[in-house]
Amino acid sequence: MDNTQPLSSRRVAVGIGSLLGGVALSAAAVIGVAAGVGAVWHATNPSVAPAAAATPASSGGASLTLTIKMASTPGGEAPVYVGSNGVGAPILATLTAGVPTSVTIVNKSPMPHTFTSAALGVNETIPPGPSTVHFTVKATKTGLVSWDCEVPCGSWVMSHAGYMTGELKVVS
Ligand SMILES: [Cu+2]
Repeated sequence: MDNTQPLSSRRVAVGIGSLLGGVALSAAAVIGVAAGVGAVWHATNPSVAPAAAATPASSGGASLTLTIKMASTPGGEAPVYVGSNGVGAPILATLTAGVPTSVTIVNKSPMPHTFTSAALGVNETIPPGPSTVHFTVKATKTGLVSWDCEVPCGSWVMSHAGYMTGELKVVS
């Protein structure tokens, strides 16, 4: 726990929003000065900041989509997490250290789940499907981090890496 510094999605959104707002205000101030209009008026004009804050904060990050679906497993038909490595892969997906990653989880199973990783500071509740959840993570250190689902959704899949538990790989 002490070697990671998870960043909540809220902090990412606020940080980027503030950044964009600051850029917009600076640009408005320059335009205002160039046009001979007081920069102070632009800085306090409420029409400037909200427009900038509404800009999607998607640039500069990465994205990852995970699916939860019913699948045939050695333990029988059960819900499983599926990432880019396919059904049953012990390493669900790969993240890049230091890069905010926008995660989308699409639940196609009829029961609820969680996506939980203490090392990443994530404990997201996934409603019964069909449902979709979005959140942002930022891993700060390379290596393997464990994740699991903490809703009792199947004893076999919950106890075998690659189904309802496993690892994520963090690369530089
Ligand atoms: Cu589950």
